[in-house]
Formats: sequence, C-alpha cells, structure tokens
Amino acid sequence: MVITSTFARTLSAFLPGLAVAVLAAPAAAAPARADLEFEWRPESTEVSYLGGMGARAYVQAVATNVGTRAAARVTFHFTPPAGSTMDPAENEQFGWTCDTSAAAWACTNGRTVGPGEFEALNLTVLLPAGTVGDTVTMRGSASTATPERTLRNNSGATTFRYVVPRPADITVNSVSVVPAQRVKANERFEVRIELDNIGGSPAHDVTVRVPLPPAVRAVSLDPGYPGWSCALTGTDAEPAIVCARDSAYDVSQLYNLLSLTLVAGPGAPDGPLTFTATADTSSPEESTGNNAADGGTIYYAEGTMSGRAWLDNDRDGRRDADEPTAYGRIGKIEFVLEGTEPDWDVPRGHLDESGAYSVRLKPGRYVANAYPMGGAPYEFTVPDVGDDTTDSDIIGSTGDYYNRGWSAVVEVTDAGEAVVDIGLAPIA
Ligand SMILES: [Ca+2]
Ligand SMILES: [Ca+2]
Ligand SMILES: [Ca+2]
Ligand SMILES: [Ca+2]
Repeated sequence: MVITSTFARTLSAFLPGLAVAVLAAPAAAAPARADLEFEWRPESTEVSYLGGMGARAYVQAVATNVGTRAAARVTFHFTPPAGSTMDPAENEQFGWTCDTSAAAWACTNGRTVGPGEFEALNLTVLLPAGTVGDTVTMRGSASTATPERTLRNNSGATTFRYVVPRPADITVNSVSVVPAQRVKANERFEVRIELDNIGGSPAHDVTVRVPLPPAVRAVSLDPGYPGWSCALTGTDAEPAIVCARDSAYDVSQLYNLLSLTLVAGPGAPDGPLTFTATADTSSPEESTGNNAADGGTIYYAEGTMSGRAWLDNDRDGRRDADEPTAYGRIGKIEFVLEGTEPDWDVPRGHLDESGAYSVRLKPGRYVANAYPMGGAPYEFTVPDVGDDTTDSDIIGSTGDYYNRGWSAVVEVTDAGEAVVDIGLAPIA
C-alpha cells in the first residue's frame, strides 16, 4: 500500500496520533519528492527549406510537477539543431530569462512549481536553410533545484521538417498622409506606406512606386527606414518616386514602412491630394490584387491680401514717412469675389495700430472694399501715384456719407501675396 504524503497530511489533521504513527513507519511513508515531467507540445514544425523568417518553428515546452513536493527554480534546457537561433527578448516580457550563448540553451523564470502544477514556455526557433524532406531534431529537458523522485521523465525530443514554402505575397497594407488635412503650399507632409510579405517565401527585387500628383515634389528621398533606396523616376510630366528593397524582402519583416517627405504647391488643386503606392516583385506571388493602396490629405490652397492704410495729409497720393496711420479711420475692409455681392461671411480685414492689415484668402479674383468711419472728414486720395509700395490702390468710391472705396480686381493666387493700399486724404 502506498500512502501519499497528501494523504498522510490529511490524516495528521484529524488523527495526529495515527499520522505520527504512519509517518514514523518507513516502509509505508514515501518521502515527499518533486518530480518534473517534460513534454513537447509542437505547434508549427514545418519550416521553409529556404531558411530565413519562413523557417520559424513554434513549439511549447511543458514541465509538470507530478511529484509530491514543490520544485524550486524550474529551468528548461534545449539542444537545438545546429545553426538555429532564438530571440531571448521574445520571452523576456513573460518573465523568462534565456541564455543562448552556448550550444545548449537554458530558460528559467525562477519560479517554484508546486505538486500538480506546470510551467510552459513558448519557443520560436529559427532554423537554418535545409533540404526539402529532411527532418531535424531538437531535444529539451526540465530541471529543478529540488531533488527529484526520478529523472527518467525529464526530457524529450521534437522534430522539424523542411518543406517547400508558399510563394511570396507582397501587400501594400495602407498609405497614409500626415497631416491628414490642411496641407498648404510648401508645407511638408509625410506619405507613409505600410507593406508586408504575407506569403511564405522571400520576395526578390521588390519595388514600391508612388507617382507624384501635379505640383507635388520630394523634399528628400530618404525613406526613413533601413533597407530601402528611393529615387526619382518617370518623366517631368509624370514624375514618380520608386523605392527599391536593398535585399530580398523576407516574410514578417521588422521594418515594413516607407516614409516619404514631400511638399505640394503652390498651385496644387484645392481639395483631396491622393497618393497611390504600387508594389512589385520579380518573385511569383500568391496574389497581385493586394499590391496597391492609396491614401491622401486635403490640400488647402490659400493666398494673402495685405496692405497699409494711411492719412495722405499733403494729398499727393504718396505715403510719406511722416504721414500717420489711418488706424481708427477705417471701419472694415472686405474682399469680394469678382462678380459677386458681399455675403454675411465675406472675408474681412482690420487695421492694426500701424495701419496694416493682412488676410488669408482662397485663390480667386477679388475686389477690396474699404469703409471709412461714418462721417469722417476724409476722402480716398488719388490712386496709383508713383511706386506701388507707397501709393493708394483705391480707384473709386461712392463719396457719400457712408463712403465706400473699391480697388481694381486683384488676383489672389495660391501662396501668393496681393497688396491693396488705402490712402485717405483730408477733405479740402
Ligand atoms: Ca522527473
Ligand atoms: Ca501580392
Ligand atoms: Ca503723401
Ligand atoms: Ca500699392
């Protein structure tokens, strides 16, 4: 009859005298002993004969304590096939420390495994290239700092088989632009292309082509991530950036981004600015339907209208150095698209204390209307005298009590700077 220590402990709780008697009998009471039982649980063991990221095997090593005493500091030991590697960082996040500096690897999380409990470690093994059909073996074992009942059940082997992998499959997952809106003339933005090889084989001669929309140019041909070289190609009329992968594009790459820094305008069409990235490879692919994607931003075309308003005290039509600002003499300046009536939300400008104003306007042909304060003893001075930087550009006015002056039609272009100056002369 075998009396387990658990049973003995249970007995001791209820029948102390008997328990002592049982434990005291050496023939009947087996001493409590730890006993690790090692087991492989293979998850993915067919690997690409080409090696690389396609030759990753996934296995789980399990150590169960089938003994009756806790097993301290359980450690796994692995003897991988020659040339295999693993990344210790992969298991660090789960509390494991793996030493892969020797031919045999050791991994421990330092924990104690109680009777009936188990510890499991997921292992990614990267195998070297091999021959189709060949199998290779990996041995594993578990150890504990606690003496064990038996060591016969502490190890096992698992096998990996080399197969022909699936073809490559390059995919452009997404194209995104940062910022996603309100990109203005000459403001830098980034086109980010995320791609991957979701097939089973490395893709060779991978290129990514991004045609540049009208008025868009590259600030830099540095793709921002290693492993790529980008160049400007195509014609002047239809330029494109083509980025070439420096080496074979393996499956599951660490760097699967390209980031191009571009600028648009002036003169790019106002509104959506779209980029399409198309990937290509000389390798056979599972699908080419996933090789292109597009994304974009919103281009915001805008120019400025500015000018100076002053009091032309000597009425000569020129803004002289000693003549004062018209700040406080002009109520508002509005900018009306040619051929339209001013709406409630017509763009308006206001003078600062120096008599200057500046407003941002969508490109178009505008007339500037200037409204002197009601009843001010001023009229608009004679326009277009001498240098345009010191003249008045108000060419006509109603001349009544609620006087309104207007400019000629002025064209505001994307990123352009139009000027309408305003001279008020004292009424003689
Ligand atoms: Ca054992
Ligand atoms: Ca593809
Ligand atoms: Ca003057
Ligand atoms: Ca002027």
